[in-house]
Amino acid sequence: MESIKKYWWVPVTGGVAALLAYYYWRFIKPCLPPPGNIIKNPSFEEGTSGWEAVFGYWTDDDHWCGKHCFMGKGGEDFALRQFLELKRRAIYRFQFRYRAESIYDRILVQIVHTYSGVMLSMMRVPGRWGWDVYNMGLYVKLIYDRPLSRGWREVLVEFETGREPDEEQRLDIYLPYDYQEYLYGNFYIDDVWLWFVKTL
Ligand SMILES: [Ca+2]
Repeated sequence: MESIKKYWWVPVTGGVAALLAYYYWRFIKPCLPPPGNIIKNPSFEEGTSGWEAVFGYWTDDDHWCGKHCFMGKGGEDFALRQFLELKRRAIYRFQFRYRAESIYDRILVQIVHTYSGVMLSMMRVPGRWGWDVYNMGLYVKLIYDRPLSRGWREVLVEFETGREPDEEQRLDIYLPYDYQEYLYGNFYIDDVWLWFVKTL
């Protein structure tokens, strides 16, 4: 009995440590950008700073991490742009979280090389969940597009950059005008991360 009294703190400390570990794993770690993330203001917690060509709204109506996200409004245009500097002949990973009110919105996500054209291109397939991915004949792999909760999803893709010398590069997220002029439902986006994996 004496030893039970003496060591009462062992299970209590273990329980607290397990709770803290769960809290970190569930709420903190998913909101930490991966090391080397090059997207500025990726969770839209600093308004739209770092982003250009903005068509849509900074909002606290919804979010995945932090308190804010970016929203394209149903019935309106939608676009986001950010300039990048990517290494040549390298593997990168690109991830973002989104909530789409309409399954029919054809969102286009592209990483554009201003001299030689589109590198990565991801088109959300209307009518079902999923993305079609292309990369100028270079390596590209859609690793997943998975549900989170509250209608949010997370998409992760891996792709290769080309051999051309450095040019201006940018990330564009927008509605392709040749398919539709406005969103059918609100489209929310948060936690846009892009990070270097390795050179080839
Ligand atoms: Ca956020």
